[in-house]
Amino acid sequence: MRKAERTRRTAETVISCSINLDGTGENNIATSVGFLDHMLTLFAVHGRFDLNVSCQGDTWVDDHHSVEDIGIVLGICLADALGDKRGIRRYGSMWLPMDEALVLCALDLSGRTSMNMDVRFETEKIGTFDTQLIKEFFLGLTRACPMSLHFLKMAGENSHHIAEAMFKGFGRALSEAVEIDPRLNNAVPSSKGVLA
Ligand SMILES: [Mn+2]
Repeated sequence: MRKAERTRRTAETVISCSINLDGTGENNIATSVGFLDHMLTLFAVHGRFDLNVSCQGDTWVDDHHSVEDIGIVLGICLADALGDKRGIRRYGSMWLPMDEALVLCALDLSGRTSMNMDVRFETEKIGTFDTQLIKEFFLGLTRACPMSLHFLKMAGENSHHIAEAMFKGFGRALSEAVEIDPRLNNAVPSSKGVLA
């Protein structure tokens, strides 16, 4: 089983996270940011990752520090669980429809950070959640687990649906990328011999 866990404490947040890449989607998420709980649950269920996340953050300021730092700690756990990336497919992508919304998520576990989010939200807020924080979450994650991550919105009006399409699509694309390819025979999937 490819697993990792980490607790990270700063003056702004205390976060514990554990992930099993070879899970079934079991999850226990309590971040104090309700909309992010919903998104992380979708990520775990549709990616078939076992995921536990808890966060005590300075949400009296706003949700920014909590959301960004959860992205960082999840990224740390992903990188740790992946190790030297032997035998994995490396690439993954998903066109994820969610009602009227349609979002492409494509990623390469390249070891180099690149984040391109061509997604426009029609509202600044989803309930009390600031839609700008979705980019902060994925920036934190891709800095901690270096990958090329692209989101492209093809359709969508409802901000809740667009965000769901992103997190479900990320779960599905990542699940594909971390899958073991038996034909690789445990080799690193790079002509350079390393993915770092
Ligand atoms: Mn929903």
